[in-house]
Amino acid sequence: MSDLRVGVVGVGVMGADHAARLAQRVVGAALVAVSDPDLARASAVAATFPGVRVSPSPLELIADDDVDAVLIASPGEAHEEQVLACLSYGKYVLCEKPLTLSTSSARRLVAAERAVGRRLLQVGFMRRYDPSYTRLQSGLSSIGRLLVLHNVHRNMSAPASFRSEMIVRDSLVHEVDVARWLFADEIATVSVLTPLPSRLAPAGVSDPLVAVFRMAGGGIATTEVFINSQVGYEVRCEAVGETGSLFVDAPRPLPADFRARFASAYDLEVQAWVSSCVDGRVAGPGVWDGFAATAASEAGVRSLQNGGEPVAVVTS
Ligand code: ISE
Repeated sequence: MSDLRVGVVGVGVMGADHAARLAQRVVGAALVAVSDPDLARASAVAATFPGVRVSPSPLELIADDDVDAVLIASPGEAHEEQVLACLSYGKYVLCEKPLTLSTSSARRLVAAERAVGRRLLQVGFMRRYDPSYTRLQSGLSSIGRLLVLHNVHRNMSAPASFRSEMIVRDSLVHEVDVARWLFADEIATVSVLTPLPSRLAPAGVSDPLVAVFRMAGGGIATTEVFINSQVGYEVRCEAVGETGSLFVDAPRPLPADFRARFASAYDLEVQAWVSSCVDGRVAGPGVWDGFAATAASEAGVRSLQNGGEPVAVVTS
């Protein structure tokens, strides 16, 4: 059977990492094309791997008859147009999180995939593939009903362009998905509180943030997100049940960033996606997960703006 021919849209930090994964480690896939608004960056990535073309634009890459499936790693605001193009060509697409930046945009993607009539889209919530998280998830049945999640999400530092709203949409969104996945429940309300800001964070950025998700079934997830922690990449999760608790710890020494911490999660995610495209049965987190996460992020941004009041997540 011939390899799934994959094109990568956006080859910044994450896209370049995925390009290398597809070219070197994923079985059953061939990296055939890349695109990026920064042509020099696209050319540099293409030149690293034999036989990879640079497409002049994302839409030309998506339309290319020699591309079977597309991995989108462009900024969130570009996702809607690019995902819609993939759906219109009937091409499989793995879209990095966040799926989109607004609920209305995510809703259009839900409708577009429904019109296609079969699953083509997977959203890049890679925590669901991380071995320590999957171990915790499969152990949940041993601790009775899940009551509380405590999450910590720290990055060493972020550029000054990474504003408070982005902390919610780009970083906290991972914990939104983790909470929905582990509780197997929807988030009903989101509160985003602003503790004393670090004096090492860029001016005007509320860092750290503390978020509280109340699940529809009554569970609660708390998350501290601190993207200028100065120390390293530190993601932890404790699940508290009626008869015990389970823990995902951060490896020590702390890695510098998410590529090192979640390398195997990304490998497993992209491998599973490629294999499922080859089988014609996409099974990973889908358009509804992306939509629900965007709706929770939207509520989180509103809460951030209104002093931390709980804001209802609107998914209807
Ligand atoms: C980044 O986009 C990620 O997805 C990382 O996992 C997260 O830790 C980081 O804060 C985001 O900017």
